[in-house]
Order: sequence, then structure tokens, then C-alpha cells
Amino acid sequence: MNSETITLERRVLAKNEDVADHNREWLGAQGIVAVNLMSSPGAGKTTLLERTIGDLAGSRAVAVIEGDQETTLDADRIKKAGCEVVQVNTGAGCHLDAEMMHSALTSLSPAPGSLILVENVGNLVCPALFDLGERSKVVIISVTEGTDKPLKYPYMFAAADLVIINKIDLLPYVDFDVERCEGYARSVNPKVRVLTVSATTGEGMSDWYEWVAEQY
Ligand SMILES: Nc1nc2c(ncn2[C@@H]2O[C@H](COP(=O)(O)OP(=O)(O)OP(=O)(O)O)[C@@H](O)[C@H]2O)c(=O)[nH]1
Ligand SMILES: [Mg+2]
Repeated sequence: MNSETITLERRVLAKNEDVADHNREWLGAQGIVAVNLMSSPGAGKTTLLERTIGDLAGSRAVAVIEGDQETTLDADRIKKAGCEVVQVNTGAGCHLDAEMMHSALTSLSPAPGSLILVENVGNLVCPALFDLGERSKVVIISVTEGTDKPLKYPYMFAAADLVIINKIDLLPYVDFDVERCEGYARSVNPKVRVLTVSATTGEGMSDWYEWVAEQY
């Protein structure tokens, strides 16, 4: 990488940081909590959101921002689950940025005190670099991906406030060591919280809801 590339990268990230600060200020003033969900493709972000929407619907206003390169497939699933949703298509881009978050918030116009759940583009690399102005970052890893992921994608796991290990209903059938994975996550992020869930059976989901309530 030459010095021009590095300078441009710094400028892009600095501009993103300014917009993210603006988002954070606005969200804070409205008492809105935004949570940024990141994972590799297929780890279960949308499935976790579908169940969360159903379970939290009675207790607080929830809205979803869906980030994908193409399609409205996930936004359609969220709408069907009965939740307000905005789809952001990033095209060739591999992550959401603060400007996209700002536009999505403008079009959602969430009520004060709402919970905004953001599904980022599925990969464990780019989304870690871009602050959206969210309250918290969550990384979801599923047990079919392999125990070593926190070591191989340390920036993502270092940025996380919470790691969710999903698909624990599949543990009898796959070679995945939950304790070792937790240890690897803590080796790059000593204070990170770790929860184990199955978004399909609902096991462990109450711990996730408690964690969400703690963000207020
Ligand atoms: N067995 C099992 N399957 C799950 C669980 N959670 C999600 N799945 C399945 O995993 C597949 C992918 O789930 P999605 O929720 O679409 O994953 P995603 O992270 O939103 O995927 P992208 O948006 O493409 O990145 C689907 O077939 C889900 O039914 C779980 O807890 N257990
Ligand atoms: Mg999805």
C-alpha cells in the first residue's frame, strides 16, 4: 500500500466518523438504541431478528435496517415478521457506512425510545471498520463455521460488545468447541460478553433480550 492509498483510507474513515458522531448524538437525544449485527453470510442474523421482533413486539417499538449487496429478500422476511424495515443495497460495497445509516434513519423516522436493529452485510471483515453511530456492535458466529473464527478475524471480534454463538441446536452434529471459541474471542477482546443461542428453537434467546434491555 503506498502513502496516497493510506491517506485516502484515512480521509474516508474520518468522514465516516463525523457522520457516525452525528448519528450517535441524534440517537442519544431521542433515547433510541441502535445495535449493529455483523456475521459471515448465513450465520443467522435475519433468523435471529425474525424471532426477536416477534418476542419483543409487545414491549417496545422495534425497527430494522437491512444491509445487503443486492435483493430485498431479508427486508421482505422482516416485513412479514411484522416490523418496520428499510433495505439498503450496497452494490459492490461490503459494509454499511454512517451515511447509509443516516439515510435509513431519516426514512424510518423511529419513535423516541425505539430499538433499531441493523443487519450489516454478511462478512467478517469490512463492517468492523465502519462506525455507524450505533450503541453496540454484536458479532454472530454459528457453530457450523468452525471454532477458530475469532482468531482468523480478530478485528471483527475486537470491535464487538457482544458475541452470539448461534445454531447451538446443531452442536451434536458438528465439530465445534464452545468453550474454546469463547476463549479465542476473549484472547482478542478480554471483556467481551458471549451468549449461546439457537435462533430457530429459541434456546438462550432470553439472555439476548436481557442484554438488549441493558443497552438502555
Ligand atoms: N439449525 C439452525 N439453523 C439456523 C439457525 N439460525 C439460522 N439458521 C438457518 O441458517 C440459514 C441462514 O440464516 P439467515 O438468518 O438467513 O442468515 P443471515 O446471517 O441473515 O444470512 P445473510 O443475510 O445472507 O448474511 C437459514 O437456513 C436458517 O434457517 C439456528 O439457530 N439453528
Ligand atoms: Mg440475512
